[in-house]
Amino acid sequence: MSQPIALLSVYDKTGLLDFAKGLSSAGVRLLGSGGTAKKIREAGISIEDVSDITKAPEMLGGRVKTLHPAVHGGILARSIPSDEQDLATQGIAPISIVVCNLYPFTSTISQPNCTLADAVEEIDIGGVTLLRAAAKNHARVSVISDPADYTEFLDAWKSGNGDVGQNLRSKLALKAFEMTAQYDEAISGYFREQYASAELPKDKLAGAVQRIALRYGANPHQKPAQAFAILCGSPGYINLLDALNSYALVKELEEALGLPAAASFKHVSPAGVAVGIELNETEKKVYGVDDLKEALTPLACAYARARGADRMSSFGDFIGLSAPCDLATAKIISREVSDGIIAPGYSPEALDVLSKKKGGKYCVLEIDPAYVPEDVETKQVYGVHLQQRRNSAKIDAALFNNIVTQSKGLPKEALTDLILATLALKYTQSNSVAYAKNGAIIGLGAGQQSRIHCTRLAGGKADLWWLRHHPRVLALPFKKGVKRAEKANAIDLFVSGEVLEGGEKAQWEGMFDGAVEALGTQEKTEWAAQLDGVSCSSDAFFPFADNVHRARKSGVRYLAAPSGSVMDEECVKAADEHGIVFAHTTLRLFHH
Ligand code: 93A
Repeated sequence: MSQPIALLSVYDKTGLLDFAKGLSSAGVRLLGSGGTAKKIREAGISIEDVSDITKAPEMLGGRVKTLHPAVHGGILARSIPSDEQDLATQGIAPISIVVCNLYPFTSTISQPNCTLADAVEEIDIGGVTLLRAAAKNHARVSVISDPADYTEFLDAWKSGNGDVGQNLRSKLALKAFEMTAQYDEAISGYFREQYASAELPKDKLAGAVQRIALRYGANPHQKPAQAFAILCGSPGYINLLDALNSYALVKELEEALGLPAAASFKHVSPAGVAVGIELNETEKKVYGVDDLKEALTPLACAYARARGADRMSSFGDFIGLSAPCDLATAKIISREVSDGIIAPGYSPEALDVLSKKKGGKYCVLEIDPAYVPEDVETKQVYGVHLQQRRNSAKIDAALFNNIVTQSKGLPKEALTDLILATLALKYTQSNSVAYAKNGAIIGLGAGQQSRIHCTRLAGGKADLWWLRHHPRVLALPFKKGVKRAEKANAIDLFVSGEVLEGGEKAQWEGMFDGAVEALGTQEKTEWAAQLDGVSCSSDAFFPFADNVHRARKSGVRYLAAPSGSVMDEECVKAADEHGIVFAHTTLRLFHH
Protein backbone atom coordinates (compact mmCIF):
# COMPACT_ATOMS: atom_id res chain seq x y z
CA MET A 1 0.00 0.00 0.00
CA SER A 2 1.32 3.45 -0.87
CA GLN A 3 2.27 5.88 1.86
CA PRO A 4 -0.76 7.84 3.18
CA ILE A 5 -0.69 11.58 2.45
CA ALA A 6 -1.82 14.42 4.71
CA LEU A 7 -2.43 17.89 3.32
CA LEU A 8 -1.99 20.66 5.88
CA SER A 9 -3.16 24.22 5.34
CA VAL A 10 -3.98 26.11 8.50
CA TYR A 11 -4.34 29.73 9.48
CA ASP A 12 -4.43 28.98 13.20
CA LYS A 13 -1.17 27.14 13.74
CA THR A 14 -1.89 26.14 17.36
CA GLY A 15 -0.61 22.63 18.08
CA LEU A 16 0.52 22.28 14.47
CA LEU A 17 4.12 21.24 15.06
CA ASP A 18 3.34 18.45 17.53
CA PHE A 19 0.64 17.15 15.22
CA ALA A 20 2.87 17.26 12.14
CA LYS A 21 5.62 15.51 14.06
CA GLY A 22 3.18 12.84 15.22
CA LEU A 23 1.81 12.26 11.73
CA SER A 24 5.28 12.17 10.22
CA SER A 25 6.58 9.66 12.71
CA ALA A 26 3.46 7.54 12.15
CA GLY A 27 4.60 7.22 8.54
CA VAL A 28 2.39 9.87 6.93
CA ARG A 29 3.76 11.90 4.02
CA LEU A 30 3.15 15.60 4.62
CA LEU A 31 2.16 18.25 2.10
CA GLY A 32 1.62 21.86 3.09
CA SER A 33 0.53 25.23 1.68
CA GLY A 34 3.08 28.08 1.80
CA GLY A 35 3.12 29.32 5.37
CA THR A 36 2.09 26.00 6.89
CA ALA A 37 4.85 24.05 5.10
CA LYS A 38 7.43 26.68 5.98
CA LYS A 39 6.64 26.56 9.68
CA ILE A 40 6.76 22.77 9.76
CA ARG A 41 9.97 22.59 7.74
CA GLU A 42 11.65 25.15 9.98
CA ALA A 43 10.92 22.89 12.93
CA GLY A 44 12.96 20.18 11.25
CA ILE A 45 10.02 18.05 10.15
CA SER A 46 10.07 16.89 6.58
CA ILE A 47 7.25 18.25 4.39
CA GLU A 48 6.70 18.99 0.70
CA ASP A 49 5.04 22.08 -0.72
CA VAL A 50 1.65 21.78 -2.38
CA SER A 51 3.26 23.49 -5.36
CA ASP A 52 5.55 20.47 -5.73
CA ILE A 53 2.57 18.30 -6.65
CA THR A 54 0.53 20.91 -8.52
CA LYS A 55 3.59 22.07 -10.46
CA ALA A 56 1.98 25.51 -10.18
CA PRO A 57 3.20 28.27 -7.86
CA GLU A 58 0.95 29.97 -5.36
CA MET A 59 -0.35 33.04 -7.17
CA LEU A 60 -2.46 36.21 -6.97
CA GLY A 61 -0.87 37.13 -3.67
CA GLY A 62 -2.05 33.88 -2.07
CA ARG A 63 -5.60 33.88 -3.50
CA VAL A 64 -4.74 30.64 -5.30
CA LYS A 65 -2.76 28.22 -3.17
CA THR A 66 -4.41 24.83 -3.13
CA LEU A 67 -7.06 25.20 -5.84
CA HIS A 68 -5.85 22.58 -8.30
CA PRO A 69 -7.00 19.21 -9.71
CA ALA A 70 -3.89 17.55 -8.25
CA VAL A 71 -5.17 18.53 -4.81
CA HIS A 72 -8.91 18.14 -5.24
CA GLY A 73 -8.62 15.05 -7.41
CA GLY A 74 -6.50 13.53 -4.65
CA ILE A 75 -9.08 14.38 -2.01
CA LEU A 76 -12.31 13.62 -3.88
CA ALA A 77 -11.34 10.30 -5.47
CA ARG A 78 -13.35 7.37 -4.15
CA SER A 79 -11.96 3.89 -3.62
CA ILE A 80 -13.56 2.69 -6.86
CA PRO A 81 -11.76 1.44 -9.94
CA SER A 82 -12.84 4.28 -12.27
CA ASP A 83 -11.66 6.99 -9.84
CA GLU A 84 -8.43 5.14 -9.17
CA GLN A 85 -7.91 4.82 -12.91
CA ASP A 86 -8.48 8.57 -13.37
CA LEU A 87 -5.89 9.36 -10.71
CA ALA A 88 -3.39 6.99 -12.28
CA THR A 89 -3.92 8.52 -15.72
CA GLN A 90 -3.33 12.02 -14.35
CA GLY A 91 -0.47 10.97 -12.09
CA ILE A 92 -2.29 12.16 -8.96
CA ALA A 93 -1.75 10.57 -5.54
CA PRO A 94 -4.77 10.06 -3.26
CA ILE A 95 -4.86 12.22 -0.12
CA SER A 96 -6.10 10.56 3.09
CA ILE A 97 -6.00 13.37 5.63
CA VAL A 98 -6.86 17.07 5.27
CA VAL A 99 -5.92 19.44 8.09
CA CYS A 100 -7.33 22.90 7.54
CA ASN A 101 -8.72 25.90 9.39
CA LEU A 102 -9.85 29.14 7.78
CA TYR A 103 -8.91 32.79 7.53
CA PRO A 104 -10.44 34.58 10.56
CA PHE A 105 -13.29 36.35 8.77
CA THR A 106 -15.42 36.94 11.87
CA SER A 107 -12.73 38.45 14.03
CA THR A 108 -11.51 40.62 11.15
CA ILE A 109 -14.93 42.18 10.57
CA SER A 110 -15.32 42.70 14.32
CA GLN A 111 -12.43 45.17 14.25
CA PRO A 112 -13.85 48.69 14.39
CA ASN A 113 -11.68 49.90 11.51
CA CYS A 114 -12.30 46.98 9.15
CA THR A 115 -12.95 48.15 5.59
CA LEU A 116 -14.88 46.31 2.93
CA ALA A 117 -11.59 45.49 1.18
CA ASP A 118 -10.16 44.02 4.40
CA ALA A 119 -13.25 41.86 4.77
CA VAL A 120 -13.11 40.67 1.16
CA GLU A 121 -9.49 39.55 1.51
CA GLU A 122 -10.43 37.45 4.53
CA ILE A 123 -12.90 35.33 2.57
CA ASP A 124 -11.22 31.96 2.44
CA ILE A 125 -11.92 30.09 -0.80
CA GLY A 126 -9.33 27.36 -1.01
CA GLY A 127 -9.63 26.35 2.63
CA VAL A 128 -13.40 26.02 2.46
CA THR A 129 -12.98 23.93 -0.69
CA LEU A 130 -10.49 21.66 1.07
CA LEU A 131 -12.84 21.21 4.03
CA ARG A 132 -15.92 20.57 1.89
CA ALA A 133 -14.14 18.20 -0.45
CA ALA A 134 -12.63 16.16 2.36
CA ALA A 135 -15.89 16.15 4.32
CA LYS A 136 -17.80 15.06 1.22
CA ASN A 137 -15.44 12.14 0.79
CA HIS A 138 -15.44 11.13 4.45
CA ALA A 139 -16.03 7.54 3.40
CA ARG A 140 -12.28 7.55 2.77
CA VAL A 141 -10.79 10.86 3.90
CA SER A 142 -10.35 12.34 7.39
CA VAL A 143 -10.85 16.08 7.76
CA ILE A 144 -9.49 17.84 10.81
CA SER A 145 -10.80 21.39 11.09
CA ASP A 146 -10.15 22.06 14.76
CA PRO A 147 -6.75 21.89 16.52
CA ALA A 148 -8.62 20.49 19.54
CA ASP A 149 -9.04 17.25 17.59
CA TYR A 150 -5.36 16.67 16.78
CA THR A 151 -4.60 14.43 19.76
CA GLU A 152 -7.70 12.25 19.43
CA PHE A 153 -7.04 11.80 15.73
CA LEU A 154 -3.41 10.90 16.19
CA ASP A 155 -4.20 8.37 18.90
CA ALA A 156 -6.87 6.77 16.70
CA TRP A 157 -4.53 6.76 13.71
CA LYS A 158 -1.80 4.99 15.69
CA SER A 159 -4.06 2.46 17.40
CA GLY A 160 -5.87 1.69 14.15
CA ASN A 161 -2.64 1.36 12.18
CA GLY A 162 -3.63 4.12 9.79
CA ASP A 163 -7.37 3.54 9.90
CA VAL A 164 -9.21 5.81 12.32
CA GLY A 165 -12.54 4.17 11.61
CA GLN A 166 -15.70 5.43 9.92
CA ASN A 167 -17.21 6.78 13.15
CA LEU A 168 -14.41 9.25 13.69
CA ARG A 169 -14.30 10.23 10.01
CA SER A 170 -18.04 10.90 10.08
CA LYS A 171 -17.82 12.96 13.27
CA LEU A 172 -14.97 15.03 11.83
CA ALA A 173 -16.87 15.55 8.56
CA LEU A 174 -19.91 16.86 10.38
CA LYS A 175 -17.72 19.29 12.29
CA ALA A 176 -16.18 20.54 9.05
CA PHE A 177 -19.60 21.00 7.43
CA GLU A 178 -20.75 22.95 10.48
CA MET A 179 -17.66 25.09 10.31
CA THR A 180 -18.07 26.00 6.64
CA ALA A 181 -21.80 26.65 7.12
CA GLN A 182 -21.08 29.00 10.00
CA TYR A 183 -18.35 30.67 7.97
CA ASP A 184 -20.68 31.25 5.02
CA GLU A 185 -23.32 32.58 7.39
CA ALA A 186 -20.86 35.14 8.75
CA ILE A 187 -19.97 36.23 5.21
CA SER A 188 -23.54 36.53 3.98
CA GLY A 189 -24.51 38.29 7.20
CA TYR A 190 -21.74 40.81 6.71
CA PHE A 191 -22.74 41.55 3.12
CA ARG A 192 -26.41 41.64 4.05
CA GLU A 193 -25.54 44.40 6.44
CA GLN A 194 -23.36 46.17 3.88
CA TYR A 195 -25.66 45.95 0.89
CA ALA A 196 -29.18 45.07 2.03
CA SER A 197 -29.82 47.67 4.70
CA ALA A 198 -29.10 50.86 2.81
CA GLU A 199 -31.80 52.61 4.85
CA LEU A 200 -29.67 52.38 8.02
CA PRO A 201 -27.82 55.67 8.52
CA LYS A 202 -24.32 54.66 7.50
CA ASP A 203 -22.63 57.68 9.06
CA LYS A 204 -23.93 56.62 12.44
CA LEU A 205 -22.85 53.05 11.95
CA ALA A 206 -19.49 53.68 10.35
CA GLY A 207 -16.68 52.74 12.65
CA ALA A 208 -19.04 52.19 15.55
CA VAL A 209 -20.64 48.99 14.34
CA GLN A 210 -19.43 45.75 15.78
CA ARG A 211 -20.57 42.37 14.66
CA ILE A 212 -20.82 39.79 17.33
CA ALA A 213 -19.55 36.32 16.69
CA LEU A 214 -22.38 34.44 18.33
CA ARG A 215 -21.75 30.70 18.02
CA TYR A 216 -24.73 28.63 17.07
CA GLY A 217 -23.16 25.28 16.33
CA ALA A 218 -25.21 23.41 13.76
CA ASN A 219 -27.70 26.16 13.08
CA PRO A 220 -26.59 28.13 10.08
CA HIS A 221 -30.06 29.51 9.44
CA GLN A 222 -30.28 31.43 12.72
CA LYS A 223 -29.28 35.04 12.24
CA PRO A 224 -29.81 37.18 15.31
CA ALA A 225 -26.32 38.65 15.16
CA GLN A 226 -27.15 40.49 11.95
CA ALA A 227 -30.48 41.81 13.19
CA PHE A 228 -28.97 44.77 14.97
CA ALA A 229 -25.97 47.04 15.16
CA ILE A 230 -24.19 48.07 18.31
CA LEU A 231 -23.99 51.84 18.43
CA CYS A 232 -22.40 52.05 21.86
CA GLY A 233 -21.09 49.77 24.64
CA SER A 234 -20.70 46.03 24.43
CA PRO A 235 -23.60 43.76 25.37
CA GLY A 236 -23.21 40.66 27.48
CA TYR A 237 -25.09 37.39 27.15
CA ILE A 238 -28.07 38.32 29.35
CA ASN A 239 -28.18 41.82 27.80
CA LEU A 240 -28.76 40.20 24.42
CA LEU A 241 -31.39 37.82 25.75
CA ASP A 242 -33.18 40.77 27.33
CA ALA A 243 -32.76 42.95 24.24
CA LEU A 244 -34.12 40.43 21.77
CA ASN A 245 -37.03 39.34 23.98
CA SER A 246 -37.97 42.90 24.89
CA TYR A 247 -37.92 44.09 21.31
CA ALA A 248 -40.03 41.14 20.16
CA LEU A 249 -42.54 42.05 22.86
CA VAL A 250 -42.78 45.79 22.19
CA LYS A 251 -42.94 45.27 18.45
CA GLU A 252 -45.91 42.92 18.84
CA LEU A 253 -47.50 45.25 21.34
CA GLU A 254 -47.36 48.24 19.01
CA GLU A 255 -48.78 46.09 16.20
CA ALA A 256 -51.61 44.88 18.46
CA LEU A 257 -52.56 48.20 20.05
CA GLY A 258 -51.38 50.83 17.60
CA LEU A 259 -49.47 52.68 20.32
CA PRO A 260 -45.73 52.99 20.90
CA ALA A 261 -44.60 50.50 23.52
CA ALA A 262 -41.73 50.18 25.98
CA ALA A 263 -40.44 47.35 28.13
CA SER A 264 -38.04 47.28 31.04
CA PHE A 265 -36.40 43.85 31.22
CA LYS A 266 -34.39 42.13 33.90
CA HIS A 267 -33.13 38.55 33.77
CA VAL A 268 -35.09 37.74 30.65
CA SER A 269 -38.49 38.75 32.02
CA PRO A 270 -40.15 42.14 31.92
CA ALA A 271 -40.20 44.11 35.17
CA GLY A 272 -42.54 46.54 33.42
CA VAL A 273 -44.21 46.94 30.04
CA ALA A 274 -46.48 49.72 28.84
CA VAL A 275 -47.94 51.52 25.87
CA GLY A 276 -47.88 55.28 25.29
CA ILE A 277 -50.98 56.41 27.17
CA GLU A 278 -50.70 59.95 28.53
CA LEU A 279 -49.87 60.34 32.23
CA ASN A 280 -52.03 62.42 34.56
CA GLU A 281 -50.36 64.70 37.13
CA THR A 282 -50.41 62.09 39.90
CA GLU A 283 -48.93 59.47 37.62
CA LYS A 284 -46.18 61.87 36.59
CA LYS A 285 -45.24 62.15 40.26
CA VAL A 286 -45.51 58.41 40.91
CA TYR A 287 -43.27 57.70 37.94
CA GLY A 288 -40.84 60.48 38.83
CA VAL A 289 -41.17 62.42 35.58
CA ASP A 290 -43.09 65.44 36.87
CA ASP A 291 -39.91 67.52 36.81
CA LEU A 292 -38.83 66.60 33.27
CA LYS A 293 -38.17 69.69 31.13
CA GLU A 294 -39.03 68.00 27.82
CA ALA A 295 -42.69 67.46 27.00
CA LEU A 296 -43.60 63.80 27.42
CA THR A 297 -44.07 62.10 24.07
CA PRO A 298 -46.23 58.94 23.84
CA LEU A 299 -43.02 56.85 23.77
CA ALA A 300 -41.70 58.65 26.86
CA CYS A 301 -45.02 57.96 28.63
CA ALA A 302 -44.69 54.30 27.70
CA TYR A 303 -41.20 54.04 29.19
CA ALA A 304 -42.11 56.09 32.29
CA ARG A 305 -44.97 53.65 32.94
CA ALA A 306 -42.86 50.58 32.21
CA ARG A 307 -40.05 51.75 34.44
CA GLY A 308 -42.46 52.80 37.18
CA ALA A 309 -44.34 49.51 37.53
CA ASP A 310 -41.73 47.95 39.77
CA ARG A 311 -38.89 50.40 40.24
CA MET A 312 -36.94 48.03 42.48
CA SER A 313 -36.88 45.29 39.85
CA SER A 314 -36.16 47.73 37.01
CA PHE A 315 -32.90 48.89 38.61
CA GLY A 316 -30.23 48.19 35.96
CA ASP A 317 -32.79 47.23 33.33
CA PHE A 318 -32.47 46.55 29.62
CA ILE A 319 -34.96 48.66 27.72
CA GLY A 320 -36.89 47.76 24.59
CA LEU A 321 -38.69 50.43 22.55
CA SER A 322 -41.02 49.79 19.64
CA ALA A 323 -40.33 53.17 17.99
CA PRO A 324 -37.21 55.26 17.42
CA CYS A 325 -35.99 56.73 20.70
CA ASP A 326 -36.68 60.47 21.02
CA LEU A 327 -35.07 63.04 23.27
CA ALA A 328 -37.74 62.98 26.02
CA THR A 329 -37.44 59.20 26.37
CA ALA A 330 -33.64 59.39 26.35
CA LYS A 331 -33.76 62.07 29.05
CA ILE A 332 -35.84 59.81 31.33
CA ILE A 333 -33.45 56.94 30.70
CA SER A 334 -30.40 59.11 31.33
CA ARG A 335 -31.53 59.66 34.94
CA GLU A 336 -32.11 55.99 35.71
CA VAL A 337 -29.69 53.19 36.47
CA SER A 338 -29.94 51.06 33.34
CA ASP A 339 -27.76 48.62 31.40
CA GLY A 340 -28.83 49.19 27.84
CA ILE A 341 -31.46 49.77 25.24
CA ILE A 342 -32.68 48.35 21.95
CA ALA A 343 -34.80 50.41 19.56
CA PRO A 344 -35.43 50.66 15.82
CA GLY A 345 -33.54 53.98 15.67
CA TYR A 346 -32.50 57.03 17.63
CA SER A 347 -32.89 60.73 16.99
CA PRO A 348 -29.43 62.35 16.89
CA GLU A 349 -30.14 64.21 20.18
CA ALA A 350 -31.35 61.01 21.86
CA LEU A 351 -28.27 59.11 20.73
CA ASP A 352 -26.12 61.93 21.99
CA VAL A 353 -27.68 61.69 25.47
CA LEU A 354 -27.53 57.90 25.63
CA SER A 355 -23.99 57.55 24.36
CA LYS A 356 -22.77 59.73 27.23
CA LYS A 357 -24.43 57.51 29.83
CA LYS A 358 -22.23 55.28 32.05
CA GLY A 359 -19.12 57.14 30.93
CA GLY A 360 -19.80 56.16 27.31
CA LYS A 361 -20.31 52.48 28.12
CA TYR A 362 -24.11 52.41 28.00
CA CYS A 363 -25.18 49.67 25.60
CA VAL A 364 -27.16 51.06 22.67
CA LEU A 365 -28.45 48.62 20.08
CA GLU A 366 -30.19 49.60 16.88
CA ILE A 367 -32.44 46.89 15.52
CA ASP A 368 -33.37 46.75 11.88
CA PRO A 369 -37.17 47.24 11.95
CA ALA A 370 -37.45 45.15 8.78
CA TYR A 371 -35.74 42.20 10.45
CA VAL A 372 -37.90 39.08 10.48
CA PRO A 373 -36.67 36.21 12.65
CA GLU A 374 -36.46 32.69 11.29
CA ASP A 375 -39.51 30.57 11.87
CA VAL A 376 -37.59 27.89 13.72
CA GLU A 377 -35.64 28.75 16.82
CA THR A 378 -32.90 26.70 18.38
CA LYS A 379 -31.44 26.51 21.82
CA GLN A 380 -28.51 24.47 22.96
CA VAL A 381 -28.70 22.99 26.43
CA TYR A 382 -26.07 20.66 27.86
CA GLY A 383 -24.72 20.01 24.39
CA VAL A 384 -28.11 19.15 22.92
CA HIS A 385 -29.81 21.32 20.30
CA LEU A 386 -33.52 21.82 20.82
CA GLN A 387 -35.61 23.21 18.00
CA GLN A 388 -39.15 24.52 17.94
CA ARG A 389 -41.25 26.87 15.86
CA ARG A 390 -41.32 30.42 17.17
CA ASN A 391 -44.40 31.17 19.22
CA SER A 392 -46.28 33.05 16.52
CA ALA A 393 -49.64 33.04 18.32
CA LYS A 394 -51.41 36.36 17.69
CA ILE A 395 -52.77 38.08 20.73
CA ASP A 396 -55.65 40.38 19.93
CA ALA A 397 -59.21 41.16 21.05
CA ALA A 398 -60.57 37.93 19.54
CA LEU A 399 -58.63 35.90 22.12
CA PHE A 400 -60.92 37.22 24.86
CA ASN A 401 -64.27 36.54 23.17
CA ASN A 402 -65.23 33.56 25.28
CA ILE A 403 -66.49 35.17 28.49
CA VAL A 404 -67.63 32.47 30.89
CA THR A 405 -68.92 34.53 33.83
CA GLN A 406 -72.26 36.22 34.47
CA SER A 407 -70.61 39.64 34.11
CA LYS A 408 -69.78 40.06 30.44
CA GLY A 409 -68.77 43.67 29.88
CA LEU A 410 -65.20 44.17 28.73
CA PRO A 411 -64.59 47.92 28.24
CA LYS A 412 -62.06 49.04 25.64
CA GLU A 413 -59.50 49.98 28.32
CA ALA A 414 -59.79 46.56 29.93
CA LEU A 415 -59.32 44.89 26.58
CA THR A 416 -56.16 46.94 26.01
CA ASP A 417 -54.88 45.89 29.43
CA LEU A 418 -55.71 42.21 28.85
CA ILE A 419 -53.90 42.23 25.50
CA LEU A 420 -50.94 43.96 27.15
CA ALA A 421 -50.84 41.58 30.13
CA THR A 422 -51.15 38.50 27.93
CA LEU A 423 -48.50 39.69 25.49
CA ALA A 424 -46.16 40.41 28.40
CA LEU A 425 -46.62 36.80 29.54
CA LYS A 426 -45.67 35.57 26.08
CA TYR A 427 -42.18 36.94 26.82
CA THR A 428 -41.99 36.20 30.57
CA GLN A 429 -40.30 33.15 32.07
CA SER A 430 -43.00 30.74 33.21
CA ASN A 431 -45.03 30.26 35.28
CA SER A 432 -46.29 33.78 35.09
CA VAL A 433 -49.24 35.99 35.95
CA ALA A 434 -49.54 39.69 35.11
CA TYR A 435 -51.78 42.50 36.35
CA ALA A 436 -52.30 45.59 34.17
CA LYS A 437 -54.03 48.95 34.38
CA ASN A 438 -53.99 52.14 32.32
CA GLY A 439 -51.96 50.50 29.55
CA ALA A 440 -49.19 49.34 31.88
CA ILE A 441 -48.18 46.22 33.72
CA ILE A 442 -48.51 47.00 37.42
CA GLY A 443 -47.50 43.64 38.84
CA LEU A 444 -45.86 40.63 37.30
CA GLY A 445 -45.02 37.30 38.89
CA ALA A 446 -42.42 35.45 36.82
CA GLY A 447 -40.59 32.17 36.99
CA GLN A 448 -42.52 30.57 39.85
CA GLN A 449 -43.18 26.86 39.87
CA SER A 450 -46.52 27.34 41.58
CA ARG A 451 -49.30 29.37 39.98
CA ILE A 452 -50.69 30.74 43.22
CA HIS A 453 -47.21 32.03 44.04
CA CYS A 454 -47.23 33.92 40.71
CA THR A 455 -50.66 35.33 41.44
CA ARG A 456 -49.61 36.40 44.92
CA LEU A 457 -46.27 37.79 43.80
CA ALA A 458 -47.83 39.81 41.00
CA GLY A 459 -50.69 40.89 43.27
CA GLY A 460 -48.24 42.00 45.94
CA LYS A 461 -46.38 44.09 43.38
CA ALA A 462 -49.64 45.62 42.13
CA ASP A 463 -50.53 46.48 45.74
CA LEU A 464 -47.20 48.26 46.26
CA TRP A 465 -47.60 50.05 42.93
CA TRP A 466 -50.99 51.30 44.06
CA LEU A 467 -49.70 52.31 47.49
CA ARG A 468 -47.09 54.44 45.75
CA HIS A 469 -50.02 56.58 44.56
CA HIS A 470 -51.03 57.26 48.20
CA PRO A 471 -51.00 61.01 49.00
CA ARG A 472 -48.71 60.36 51.98
CA VAL A 473 -46.15 58.74 49.69
CA LEU A 474 -46.31 61.55 47.17
CA ALA A 475 -45.79 64.05 50.00
CA LEU A 476 -42.78 62.30 51.59
CA PRO A 477 -40.40 65.12 52.63
CA PHE A 478 -37.21 63.94 50.95
CA LYS A 479 -34.12 66.00 51.66
CA LYS A 480 -32.46 67.73 48.76
CA GLY A 481 -29.78 65.63 47.09
CA VAL A 482 -31.33 62.21 47.78
CA LYS A 483 -30.74 60.19 44.61
CA ARG A 484 -33.54 58.67 42.51
CA ALA A 485 -32.57 55.08 43.25
CA GLU A 486 -32.34 55.87 46.99
CA LYS A 487 -35.80 57.41 46.86
CA ALA A 488 -37.20 54.35 45.11
CA ASN A 489 -35.65 52.20 47.82
CA ALA A 490 -36.94 54.37 50.66
CA ILE A 491 -40.47 54.44 49.20
CA ASP A 492 -40.40 50.68 48.76
CA LEU A 493 -39.52 50.24 52.44
CA PHE A 494 -42.26 52.71 53.40
CA VAL A 495 -45.07 51.07 51.40
CA SER A 496 -44.05 47.51 52.15
CA GLY A 497 -44.05 48.28 55.89
CA GLU A 498 -40.66 46.69 56.44
CA VAL A 499 -39.67 47.03 60.10
CA LEU A 500 -36.31 48.77 60.25
CA GLU A 501 -33.85 48.72 63.11
CA GLY A 502 -30.52 50.23 64.13
CA GLY A 503 -28.34 51.69 61.39
CA GLU A 504 -30.77 50.87 58.59
CA LYS A 505 -33.54 52.76 60.41
CA ALA A 506 -31.26 55.75 61.04
CA GLN A 507 -30.21 55.79 57.40
CA TRP A 508 -33.82 55.68 56.23
CA GLU A 509 -34.87 58.47 58.58
CA GLY A 510 -31.86 60.52 57.53
CA MET A 511 -33.29 60.87 54.03
CA PHE A 512 -36.18 63.03 55.22
CA ASP A 513 -36.66 66.51 56.61
CA GLY A 514 -38.45 65.70 59.85
CA ALA A 515 -40.10 62.56 61.16
CA VAL A 516 -42.20 60.31 58.91
CA GLU A 517 -44.97 58.29 60.43
CA ALA A 518 -45.44 54.75 59.08
CA LEU A 519 -48.54 53.93 57.04
CA GLY A 520 -51.03 52.27 59.36
CA THR A 521 -52.87 49.04 58.59
CA GLN A 522 -56.20 50.86 58.46
CA GLU A 523 -54.83 53.48 56.06
CA LYS A 524 -53.46 50.76 53.81
CA THR A 525 -56.69 48.77 53.81
CA GLU A 526 -58.76 51.81 52.98
CA TRP A 527 -56.43 52.74 50.16
CA ALA A 528 -56.34 49.19 48.76
CA ALA A 529 -60.14 49.15 48.62
CA GLN A 530 -60.01 52.02 46.12
CA LEU A 531 -58.12 50.00 43.53
CA ASP A 532 -60.49 48.56 40.94
CA GLY A 533 -60.75 47.86 37.22
CA VAL A 534 -57.46 45.95 37.11
CA SER A 535 -56.96 43.31 34.40
CA CYS A 536 -55.12 40.09 35.05
CA SER A 537 -53.86 37.37 32.76
CA SER A 538 -52.29 33.97 33.41
CA ASP A 539 -49.97 32.03 31.09
CA ALA A 540 -51.77 28.75 31.89
CA PHE A 541 -55.00 27.69 33.53
CA PHE A 542 -55.75 28.35 37.18
CA PRO A 543 -55.58 25.00 38.95
CA PHE A 544 -57.56 26.27 41.95
CA ALA A 545 -59.98 29.09 42.73
CA ASP A 546 -57.57 30.62 45.26
CA ASN A 547 -55.96 32.47 42.33
CA VAL A 548 -59.23 34.22 41.52
CA HIS A 549 -59.80 35.19 45.13
CA ARG A 550 -56.25 36.54 45.42
CA ALA A 551 -56.52 38.52 42.19
CA ARG A 552 -59.66 40.26 43.38
CA LYS A 553 -57.80 41.51 46.48
CA SER A 554 -55.64 43.62 44.14
CA GLY A 555 -58.58 45.21 42.34
CA VAL A 556 -58.89 42.70 39.52
CA ARG A 557 -62.16 43.08 37.63
CA TYR A 558 -61.12 41.46 34.32
CA LEU A 559 -59.47 38.11 34.14
CA ALA A 560 -58.09 35.93 31.32
CA ALA A 561 -56.64 32.44 31.46
CA PRO A 562 -56.78 29.31 29.33
CA SER A 563 -59.40 26.75 30.28
CA GLY A 564 -58.55 23.12 30.88
CA SER A 565 -58.35 22.73 34.64
CA VAL A 566 -60.57 20.22 36.43
CA MET A 567 -61.34 23.18 38.71
CA ASP A 568 -62.46 25.50 35.88
CA GLU A 569 -65.99 25.55 37.18
CA GLU A 570 -64.84 26.44 40.70
CA CYS A 571 -62.74 29.27 39.31
CA VAL A 572 -65.67 30.67 37.33
CA LYS A 573 -67.86 30.42 40.44
CA ALA A 574 -65.25 32.41 42.40
CA ALA A 575 -65.14 35.04 39.65
CA ASP A 576 -68.94 35.29 39.74
CA GLU A 577 -68.83 35.71 43.51
CA HIS A 578 -66.67 38.83 43.00
CA GLY A 579 -68.43 40.16 39.89
CA ILE A 580 -65.28 39.53 37.84
CA VAL A 581 -65.44 39.26 34.04
CA PHE A 582 -63.52 36.10 33.17
CA ALA A 583 -62.45 35.24 29.60
CA HIS A 584 -61.37 31.68 28.90
CA THR A 585 -58.71 31.63 26.21
CA THR A 586 -57.44 28.60 24.37
CA LEU A 587 -53.83 29.70 24.47
CA ARG A 588 -51.16 28.49 26.85
CA LEU A 589 -48.15 30.78 26.82
CA PHE A 590 -45.23 29.08 28.52
CA HIS A 591 -41.93 30.74 27.75
CA HIS A 592 -38.37 29.61 28.55
O1 93A B 1 -6.83 32.57 -0.58
S1 93A B 1 -7.32 31.25 -0.48
O2 93A B 1 -8.72 31.11 -0.45
N1 93A B 1 -6.78 30.34 -1.71
C1 93A B 1 -6.40 29.08 -1.62
O3 93A B 1 -6.22 28.43 -2.63
C2 93A B 1 -6.20 28.54 -0.30
N2 93A B 1 -5.84 27.30 0.08
C3 93A B 1 -5.76 27.29 1.42
N3 93A B 1 -6.73 30.58 0.86
C4 93A B 1 -6.36 29.30 0.86
N4 93A B 1 -6.07 28.51 1.92
C5 93A B 1 -6.03 28.96 3.30
O4 93A B 1 -4.74 29.41 3.59
C6 93A B 1 -6.34 27.94 4.34
O5 93A B 1 -7.70 27.84 4.66
C7 93A B 1 -5.52 28.41 5.54
O6 93A B 1 -6.33 29.20 6.41
C8 93A B 1 -4.44 29.30 4.97
C9 93A B 1 -3.07 28.69 5.19
O7 93A B 1 -2.13 29.43 4.50
P1 93A B 1 -0.58 29.23 4.76
O8 93A B 1 -0.31 27.78 4.73
O9 93A B 1 0.11 29.97 3.62
O10 93A B 1 -0.28 29.84 6.10
